[in-house]
Amino acid sequence: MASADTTHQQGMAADSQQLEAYLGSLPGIGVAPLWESLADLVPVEPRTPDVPFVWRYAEVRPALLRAGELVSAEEAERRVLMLLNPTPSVAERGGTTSTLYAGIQLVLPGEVARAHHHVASAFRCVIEASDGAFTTVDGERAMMSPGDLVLTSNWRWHDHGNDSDDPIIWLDGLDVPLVNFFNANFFELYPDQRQKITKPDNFSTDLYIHGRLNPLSEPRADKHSPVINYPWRETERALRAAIDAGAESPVDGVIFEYTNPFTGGSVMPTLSCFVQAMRPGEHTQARRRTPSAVYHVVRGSGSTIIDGSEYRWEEKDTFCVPTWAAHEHINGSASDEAVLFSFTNQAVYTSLDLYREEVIERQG
Ligand code: 1HN
Repeated sequence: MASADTTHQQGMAADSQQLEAYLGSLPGIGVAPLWESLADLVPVEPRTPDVPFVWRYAEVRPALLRAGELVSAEEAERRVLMLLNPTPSVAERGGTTSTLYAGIQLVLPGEVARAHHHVASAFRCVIEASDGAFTTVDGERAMMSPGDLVLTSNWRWHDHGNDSDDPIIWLDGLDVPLVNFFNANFFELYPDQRQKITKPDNFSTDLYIHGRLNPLSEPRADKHSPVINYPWRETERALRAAIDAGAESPVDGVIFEYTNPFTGGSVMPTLSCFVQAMRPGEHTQARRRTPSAVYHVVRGSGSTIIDGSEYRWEEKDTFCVPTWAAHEHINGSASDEAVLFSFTNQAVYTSLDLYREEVIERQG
């Protein structure tokens, strides 16, 4: 007679065989057991496939100029090198992070990047430009200078031109991975290469220049900022005033969000844009937050410690910080300020009640 113990083991074997057969039958009816996936579906803390990375301008710029020799703007539609996250599943979707797209675009003298529009919203943060480079958005030419932030929101017609003698190069930021996640993208070409110009150059920049005086001639724009170009000269003036006033936060140094003048909220519903300045030698407090971020170094050099590893950056480099990664910035110069432009989907996270942040212990 078998002992109680053996009987028990036989019972287990029979059970596990039955369970295996049962599990094997489930895909055939289009179901799966939640109990095997629950911990992945509802992690204790946010998880992400994104990894930190620094795209070095000293490497990207020559590669982009080479593209200028090999591919015309006409052939390319947009001559851009995408800044892809090293994680293949993210890169496959054009992701710099899971929810953000960034690229570096080149328009050579005399070229036109023809007019089109799409549901995905975009901005340009200008890296190199001489007088005569511009983007036209819904009938307004926005002349572009280094440091300018130029918006091409959801479904606005936009084409780029360069009547200067030098290449124009900028950082593109888009919400493409997010819009495509929602399967909500549409695209359409304008009937001509260039759209019709219907407004004076820099119309919206001039109209909203005060920042607290809104023109009553214009319709209230709640979702997308009506301002096309946020010029660097004004940004720099604001940064300087805040630095002089001592308006610093221990986490970000002096920081501003670019806003929609009608709402005071983000410039676009899907993209939030920021600019910050750090004093010489400043080492910020560490933080983690749910939205991932892409940073672009407008000025200076230094490093960012991300989840315990230090990532060095130089002027004009671009780097990403994944969701919920601890990060703190260090201005590596003892004499010069460092200025970082950055963008996130913060407005999306906030509106969906998904935004969380924590200020934490420094790692370095
Ligand atoms: C786009 O339309 C532009 O208009 C730049 O300059 C980058 C990346 C993905 C999809 C559309 C542009 C883009 C893009």
